[in-house]
Amino acid sequence: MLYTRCLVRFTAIFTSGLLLLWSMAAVAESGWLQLNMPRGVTSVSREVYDLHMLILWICVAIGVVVFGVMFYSMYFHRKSRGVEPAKFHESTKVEVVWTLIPLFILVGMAIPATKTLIKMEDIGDTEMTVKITGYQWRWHYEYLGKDIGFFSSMSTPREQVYNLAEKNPDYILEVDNPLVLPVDTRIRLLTTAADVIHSWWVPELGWKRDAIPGFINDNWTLIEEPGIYRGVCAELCGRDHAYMPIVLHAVSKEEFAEWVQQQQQPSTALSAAD
Ligand SMILES: [Cu+2]
Repeated sequence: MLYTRCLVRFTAIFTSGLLLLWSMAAVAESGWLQLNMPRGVTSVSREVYDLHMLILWICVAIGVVVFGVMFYSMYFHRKSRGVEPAKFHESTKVEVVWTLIPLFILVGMAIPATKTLIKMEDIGDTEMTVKITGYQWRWHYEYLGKDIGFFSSMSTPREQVYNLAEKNPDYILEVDNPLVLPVDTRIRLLTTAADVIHSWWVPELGWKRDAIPGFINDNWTLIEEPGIYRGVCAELCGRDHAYMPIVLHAVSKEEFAEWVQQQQQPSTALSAAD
């Protein structure tokens, strides 16, 4: 009888705990409170998100089971109730069980994670390449083979930073020259730096890469939805680290072709003048 009552009480506590977690996740999902990572706009970013959620819920389940057993034992087997502790020493059976269960859980998490990592590292078959160079404190984008290259610096006026003017909606997340990339195109992105270590991070792409002087890191992306995606330098790189945002305009292939033509015009005009 007592056992049934306890079980009912515990089930109620666990269920309400789970419901609370669930509703928090729902609130975060609604965008009202952004706690979670974004789902992103590439297949890789979605896989990363799904992995993150899978592992989060595995951790929640483990937490519920472990803390449930712990609090149950602490409460219902406490000394004041006259419960006698078991006094056994060593139990091969228990040790094998608590080694095998985590092993299966870890392998179960490692298999999908490794699949995604391998996919992320597969740089082959890209249709275009952009070299990204970090500087203190701006980014340089070079479209290899297209004769396009420019600096991208934060465009938020310093008055806003020093609270002397009203802040823009995209305060310190806006630049003079955004990186423009076509959608539905497999793009290779090379990252490096010219002075100290920076890190190029646009959360919607699902990855970030260190930009290290003397090294070139590569990565690829295939953006599926046009839009404006914002990111930041994610490696503390000096005084203005907070003021080197990234703005990525993902546009249709036709718009991109037009943009490339526009960008190439000035240099064509220059070389004609030579
Ligand atoms: Cu930086």
